[in-house]
Amino acid sequence: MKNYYQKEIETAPYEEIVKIQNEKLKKQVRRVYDNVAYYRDLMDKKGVKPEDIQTIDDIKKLPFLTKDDLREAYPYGLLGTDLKNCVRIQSTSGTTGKRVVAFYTQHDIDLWEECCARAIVAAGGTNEDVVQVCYGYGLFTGGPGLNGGSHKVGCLTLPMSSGNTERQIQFMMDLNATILCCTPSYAAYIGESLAERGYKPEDNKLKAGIFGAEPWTEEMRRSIEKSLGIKAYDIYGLTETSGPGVAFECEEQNGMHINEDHFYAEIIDPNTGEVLPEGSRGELVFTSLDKEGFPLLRYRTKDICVLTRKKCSCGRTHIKMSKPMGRSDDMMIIRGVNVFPSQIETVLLKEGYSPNYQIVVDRARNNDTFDVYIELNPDQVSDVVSDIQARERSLEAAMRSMLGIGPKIHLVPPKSITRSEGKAVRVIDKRNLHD
Ligand code: DLL
Repeated sequence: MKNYYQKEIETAPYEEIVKIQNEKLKKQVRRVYDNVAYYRDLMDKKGVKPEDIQTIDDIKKLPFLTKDDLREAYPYGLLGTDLKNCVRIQSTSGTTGKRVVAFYTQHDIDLWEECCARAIVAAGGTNEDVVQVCYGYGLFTGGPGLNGGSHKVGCLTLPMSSGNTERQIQFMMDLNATILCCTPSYAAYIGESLAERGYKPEDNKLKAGIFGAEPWTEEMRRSIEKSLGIKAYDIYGLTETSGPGVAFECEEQNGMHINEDHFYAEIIDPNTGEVLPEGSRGELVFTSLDKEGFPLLRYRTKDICVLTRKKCSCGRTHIKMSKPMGRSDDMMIIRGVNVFPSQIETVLLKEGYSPNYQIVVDRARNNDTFDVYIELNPDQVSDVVSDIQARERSLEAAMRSMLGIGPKIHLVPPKSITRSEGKAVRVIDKRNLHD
């Protein structure tokens, strides 16, 4: 039996979805033009009037918004309704640059929580489940979003927030948590901590995990699934559009369905802004079709991914996005070579190392230095220096073959890299190439 939270819309035929998008977009553009002077100016400059937008295809005529616009309009310049209609703010976790403040009406919160509820049900959640939410609560959207979604499904919700791993484990075991929600790096850490305390994967009652907010690889998924004895589902979102639940994985574990009755997705060439056909790799752009408080049109996420509308065995019809393959702005260029942290992680896991690593990039005498610190697994520790050196050489060769550039590898003792309770700090770039 397949489960959906809102079956009718989640499995609606494509034509039905387009009809909804056409109607919502027309209304939304009118609302934004009338209420948001900042965007009205951008439309006027481009010579576009609300009447020019009749169908979803007309979206191409609208101007883009970027994080720079959000900074410029901070804090109220992109508000889509009277402040008195708003009930909450959330703010970015500061992945890049200055904070962004997003406003929500009660309607916005309801639709956001419904999106998270869809994700929980897609991961097998019902009102019999115990959902342990260890995303951060507060300004970060992870905790509040999944918390609200869990309530909507009727699950018993453990609002743990991040950190205090000892307490996480105690509640998980004593209250029989069945679904874990946190960042993949924290899930890996919890798995590690359980093993250290002598628990086997079958000792916990977890069946699924809903992990997102940072890039993670297939290899990392398998390793988390093994250590916790669960099925691990990806979830995507960003503060600017609401938070987690913009897109979520189903049982196929092969791309995330975008809730496209609320968020219209486009892929563009990040250099030219040209809209690319389905299946192309490019920058993801989102339009909120019915948000009231912070109704962003054509917001450039900087996330690089691919969209596909191939039929999905889960029965959901909404378009799928691939895992973000990096960001058009976090890609490092080291000695002229493009490097994504996820490539390094892929090599580490393939070669049997832990996903606990840190990349340090610096510049000495106009030359980039590129160091990767990697924790040894306990069974890899050795007193024989030449053994460790041989491992470092072999890892360097594997990295060179993946990246086209060889970092200096430093194998460090287990547990020596600071653990994250939220988003892992993977890259320390000391070159100050930006801002
Ligand atoms: O990270 C919202 C979220 C919370 C998503 C909990 C999933 C779970 P921000 O802090 O605004 O919002 O960061 C958004 O994080 O543009 C991506 O670059 C990255 N990101 C989010 N989810 C994923 C994911 C939350 N599943 C930025 N895989 C986005 C890779 C992700 N990157």
